Amino acid sequence: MSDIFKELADAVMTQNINGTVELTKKALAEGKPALDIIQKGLSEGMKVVGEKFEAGTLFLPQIMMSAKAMNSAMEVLQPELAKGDSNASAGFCISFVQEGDIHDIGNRLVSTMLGANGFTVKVLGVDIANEAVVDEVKKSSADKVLLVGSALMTTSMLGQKDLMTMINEEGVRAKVKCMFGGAPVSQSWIDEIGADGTAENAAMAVIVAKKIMA
Ligand code: HCB
Repeated sequence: MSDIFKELADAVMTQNINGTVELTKKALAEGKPALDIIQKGLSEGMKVVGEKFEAGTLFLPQIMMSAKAMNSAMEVLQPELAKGDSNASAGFCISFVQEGDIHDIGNRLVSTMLGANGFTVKVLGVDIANEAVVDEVKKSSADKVLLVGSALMTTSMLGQKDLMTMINEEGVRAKVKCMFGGAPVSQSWIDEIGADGTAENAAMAVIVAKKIMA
């Protein structure tokens, strides 16, 4: 890993909010692509934070500070990320974090990347009930709607299965494509619930979204 990426990961891990922002600016000034800064730097730090939390060596207040560091860096990166192929019309998406779940860092990143790559994205936010998602689908005049759902907890992930059931019962399955993601979501889960795709990160999410909406 290049030194700047390691420094970025360390800054997130050590909850150094100002340091994370300064290093992000420095990495951009050095010509590092925004996506590399996120995936090779910030997200690597976040991964370790998650592992330490699970191991009981980091606690919630520290995770919150790491999340703040990552979000502050994302604000710096936002204008760069938004410089995509936004003239193309790739389709309409509804983006949301499943009910009971407030983890929004990954969902925001995926939404930004989709927006930068030609999708029109309606962001519903966090802790969104399935009924609200289905209502949005019904309200939309688009022929095809991409659902971009995130769940970071094994508990909230179960809501994705309920959403698939509701979409079928409400008769809107033919109108939607469903791409779900988040740390616990796997391809076998997607197959089990009858969704259309998943992606490990925001860059892959754009590729998968374009493929399933083609
Ligand atoms: Co939180 N938390 N947390 N947390 N948290 C996790 C998710 C655990 C896995 C940590 C652990 O135990 N190892 C765990 C869940 C365990 C489980 O269910 N198996 C957990 C827990 C338990 C909790 C609380 C319950 C803790 C408590 O209160 N006791 C609580 C839950 C609150 C709630 O939601 N009701 C909680 C709170 C928090 C915060 C608030 C401190 C903070 C969130 C801040 C925020 O998001 N605004 C937080 C964080 C930061 C984490 C970890 C450390 C990092 C998550 C993150 O932002 N990753 C996480 C550990 C982990 O995930 N391993 C931990 C970085 C982003 C960039 O990755 O995976 O979200 P991502 O997104 C990727 C990828 O998945 C994909 O692309 C994204 C970009 O590359 N993707 C999609 C995402 N969505 C997609 C949708 C698509 O369609 C396609 C691709």
